[in-house]
Amino acid sequence: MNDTSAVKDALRRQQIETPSWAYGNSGTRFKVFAQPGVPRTPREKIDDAAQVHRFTGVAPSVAIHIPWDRVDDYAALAAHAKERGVRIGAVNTNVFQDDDYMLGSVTNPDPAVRRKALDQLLEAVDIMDATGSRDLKLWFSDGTNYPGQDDIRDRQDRMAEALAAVYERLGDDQRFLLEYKLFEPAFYTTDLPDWGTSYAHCLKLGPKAQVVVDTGHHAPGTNIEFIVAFLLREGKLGGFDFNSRFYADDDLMVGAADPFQLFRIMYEVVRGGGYDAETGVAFMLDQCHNIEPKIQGQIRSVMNVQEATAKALLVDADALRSAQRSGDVLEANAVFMDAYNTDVRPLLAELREEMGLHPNPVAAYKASGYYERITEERKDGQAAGWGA
Ligand code: PSV
Ligand code: MN
Ligand code: MN
Repeated sequence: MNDTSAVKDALRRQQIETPSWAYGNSGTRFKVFAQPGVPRTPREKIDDAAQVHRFTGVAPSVAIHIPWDRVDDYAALAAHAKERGVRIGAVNTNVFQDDDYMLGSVTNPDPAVRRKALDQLLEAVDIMDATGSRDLKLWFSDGTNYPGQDDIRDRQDRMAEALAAVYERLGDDQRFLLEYKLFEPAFYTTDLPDWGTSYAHCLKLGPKAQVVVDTGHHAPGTNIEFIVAFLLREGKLGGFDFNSRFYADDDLMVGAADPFQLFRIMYEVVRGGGYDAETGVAFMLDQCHNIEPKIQGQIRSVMNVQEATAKALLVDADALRSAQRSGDVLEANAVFMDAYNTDVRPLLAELREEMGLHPNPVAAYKASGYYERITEERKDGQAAGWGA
């Protein structure tokens, strides 16, 4: 796409979902550095997410994580989001923090523990019914630490059984997004370690089961854009958990470690026809801001996704195709790199002004006084944290 107005139109339509857990305190197993003004309740997390949308204009939904965002009345939580100008997006399940899950959740050797985990997943679908959410995001920490610890094949059977039960429970307009991760917290085997395993389970179940690519969940050097291209081609790419990593599942800000990789991923999304919301490819962030301010970190991350997207949209598809067809390796690469090397910040600033926004969302947020206000208002009470 070379026409700037078409690029701007596409960027105006983009929707990036922020995660409720990014607004709470987080850290490593060594230390959580508490920050002032952090939300104490799911409602306050939504209030903060609404600020990200207010200044970027492209972050209209917030993902929730159960039980971290447990409330009595989910319809009321959805109404609160609506009042703030956002909506509740994906419901994330958490079957990894109970003592019962030490040897796994849905793949645990004990049928009673498996039942408990499945009930939690089914409850998440009840929550989706109340919030009007389309997507259930499933991530399992299940795996083993030692060779011989449990039967790898039996664990696949148990996984398949649980996924089938959840699939059955989904409504017509609902789907689940199945996440995979190479390792952690299990260090020897993980029951869903890679896209191929997730894909195989999803393929068996049907169209309401899709794969979600968390960009931090691969071995170093993995060509993530190839996975994206393949899954899109098969109609199985449900969306992304965006973040960046230098080493493992670092959960740093998307586009911080490797903006070129993010561009290559977004190019495959655009190329594969997965860009528009109707295609069902969800752009979600899954990050933690351990040492940087959280709302600002989310705003910066949304902008990073926008920049990579703008560059991907700027690739001259005709020139690229013709260079590819004629086998002109260097010209094809040059067309690609031209788009990547374009400074899209002026275009995005212009777009924001056209959308009635400040051209610099971070500066506008800082000048708004919101941070000072929440720091004052949220002095008392227990701040929400990763896991609370
Ligand atoms: C697991 O590492 C994961 O990526 C899953 O998406 C969880 O829901 C999320 O992180 C928790 O931060
Ligand atoms: Mn994730
Ligand atoms: Mn992760």
